[in-house]
Amino acid sequence: MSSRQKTALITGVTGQDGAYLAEFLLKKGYVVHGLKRRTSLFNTDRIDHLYRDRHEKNVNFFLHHGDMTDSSSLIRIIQQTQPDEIYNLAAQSHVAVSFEEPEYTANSDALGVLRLLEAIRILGLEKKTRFYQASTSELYGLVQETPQKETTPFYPRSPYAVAKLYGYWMVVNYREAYGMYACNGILFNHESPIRGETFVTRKITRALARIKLGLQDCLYLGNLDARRDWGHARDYVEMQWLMLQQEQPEDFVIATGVQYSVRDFVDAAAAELGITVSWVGQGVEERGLDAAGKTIVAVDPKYFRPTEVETLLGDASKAKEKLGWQPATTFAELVAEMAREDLRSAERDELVKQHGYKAMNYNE
Ligand code: NDP
Ligand code: GDR
Repeated sequence: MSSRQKTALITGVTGQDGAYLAEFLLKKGYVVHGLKRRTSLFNTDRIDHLYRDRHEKNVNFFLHHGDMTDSSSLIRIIQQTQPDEIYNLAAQSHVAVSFEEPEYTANSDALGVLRLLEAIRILGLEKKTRFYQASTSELYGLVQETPQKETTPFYPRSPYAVAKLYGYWMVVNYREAYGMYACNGILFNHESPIRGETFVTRKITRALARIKLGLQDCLYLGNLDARRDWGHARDYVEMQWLMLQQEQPEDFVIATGVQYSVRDFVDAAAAELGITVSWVGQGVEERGLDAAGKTIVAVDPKYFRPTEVETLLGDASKAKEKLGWQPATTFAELVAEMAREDLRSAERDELVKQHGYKAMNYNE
């Protein structure tokens, strides 16, 4: 890195990846600006440890109110911060929710990308500001080739994936049309202890930890056969930065190259927590029993998606070769870390309950 202190703007800084990336860039000596939307309660849990009062000395981390659906806020923040790098991580990122809120998902996840790219152009920053777009393995949807790599044709299967496809091509178009340094990271699923509670991995580790302590009876899931290539978010944000440090902007697949089913994830998390799960029945009747024969995992069709992505497996050879990147964390280490952290928070909830208070009980 040059001696001049670099400035980065992260949209989606309050999310899983935003938190890991902000920490990573601050350690690299960046000044980091984060775009945060207004919420009625604080939504900064994941970045509170990074935040310092702006009245202190040498503060390098700043938050700005803005929204991906509001061009004026995006233009204003980019003008004020003049970033060397923009990481566009903000999105309505839940695939199932995108079937319920398709128009909002398109507004934030598709048009939001266009708004940022146009803001860079309007402000004349095409040659200064490098742009990272959080693209996704969901673009492959109904897979046309296994494993999936940069050249695999896309076939999106949800309003989320269709919106992300628009963002993907806008990035390619602005790169070709205006010579902007803009890249797509086509990231396969990546998880962590700070993953949102309604994504399947975190839902599983959180529920099993609570079942172990008697705070919850049963974990209800959808498609147990879905297969994903799961990595650790901490490893994947390093790649987001690496992609913006190359001579030429290019798109990269980021994945582990190993695939497991949702059922495998349940088994691994249960084993980590010392719970035995025996599977009985088939289809919507399938259930997971504990050692005493009690049902602790069941299928609820409510969690089936109108169109499902059954299988994803990535080939990150290009990133390995050109960026020298490979994931540091194995599947077993990822599951263990998530299960351990969720057991700690379940233990806190148990204490709260013992003292007569009602613990949070939202299990979507
Ligand atoms: P999260 O859902 O954890 O975080 C999303 C972030 O976007 C949050 O900060 C959220 O704010 C913010 N956000 C949502 N809508 C808006 C809006 N309209 N305006 C401003 N901010 C908004 O996602 P992840 O960190 O897991 O993912 C980061 C990005 O990477 C997303 O774009 C996602 O689609 C993409 N992606 C993720 C993968 C994964 O496996 N994690 C894989 C491939 C791509 P708030 O905290 O207020 O909700
Ligand atoms: P995904 O992640 O849709 O791949 O998108 P999610 O964890 O939501 O689902 C993975 C698979 O598990 C199946 N599944 C369930 N999913 C949820 N959420 N809840 C359940 O109860 C359940 N039961 C089974 C799903 O059907 C699916 O097949 C994530 C997001 O982070 C996106 O933003 C990102 O682009 C992709 O990963 C790559």
